[in-house]
Amino acid sequence: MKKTNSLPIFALGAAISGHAYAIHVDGNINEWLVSNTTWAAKAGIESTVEDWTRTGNGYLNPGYGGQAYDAEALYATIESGKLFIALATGHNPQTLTSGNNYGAGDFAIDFGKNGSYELGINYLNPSATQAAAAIDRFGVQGGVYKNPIWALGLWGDNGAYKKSEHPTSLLDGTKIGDAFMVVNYVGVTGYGQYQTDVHYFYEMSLDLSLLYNAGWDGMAFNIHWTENCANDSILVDPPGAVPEPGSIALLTAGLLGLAGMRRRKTAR
Ligand SMILES: [Ca+2]
Ligand SMILES: [Ca+2]
Ligand SMILES: [Ca+2]
Ligand SMILES: [Ca+2]
Repeated sequence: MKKTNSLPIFALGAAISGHAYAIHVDGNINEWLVSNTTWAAKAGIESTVEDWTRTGNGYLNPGYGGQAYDAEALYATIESGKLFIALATGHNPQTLTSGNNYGAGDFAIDFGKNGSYELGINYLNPSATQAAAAIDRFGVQGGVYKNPIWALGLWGDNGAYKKSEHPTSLLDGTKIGDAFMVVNYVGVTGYGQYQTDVHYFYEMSLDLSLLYNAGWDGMAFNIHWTENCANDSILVDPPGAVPEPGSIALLTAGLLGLAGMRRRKTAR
């Protein structure tokens, strides 16, 4: 893992926030992973783990590809007004969409968990120059988009070819802000059920205000990730998707304070 790169980023994040979050967005998952064999996370971090068991002919559900396309574990937590997301995958983030290769998709959020994805967090492949497929070139790294237009993968939930039920990459949308995203581009071993397999990590955080901007009202939501083929997709449902009582109390106190000032002004 690129420890030399991650340390200054963490130091900067700590200096800005002055708050030690459970997930440090630094491309290193060791601070919050409880077991690097089962992918279990610390309490309060919701997880979905789908480590490919190496059985069958590389079948991942709904498509194929084995470890190179394994969407293994997706994590989410909400803390101090921010949504944190982390992904562990066998898919190399610098893969470009070409021929039988498919690049990494973006992170899609479905408010209400009803199959419509209202918010996208963009991953931009650093290898995607003008010559790359347009699907790998959209937007900026970590850009947060509402009104998203999604490219759809090759597979549906029932395994039918070209059923296109999975949002893969953003093709268009209205940019409303930025997530802080760090990707570990150097594959590492020593994780998962098969410790010699290579894994890559994505970590990010974004303000909940961006979710509200895109139409969220505190309802439950899913986070989805897959490759541009949608050979393996993964969903996680974050815990505590409601504003924290502390922040509501502060907001209420602030509003009451304003109302009080206004009354005094009127009385004068
Ligand atoms: Ca981390
Ligand atoms: Ca795996
Ligand atoms: Ca929805
Ligand atoms: Ca993208």
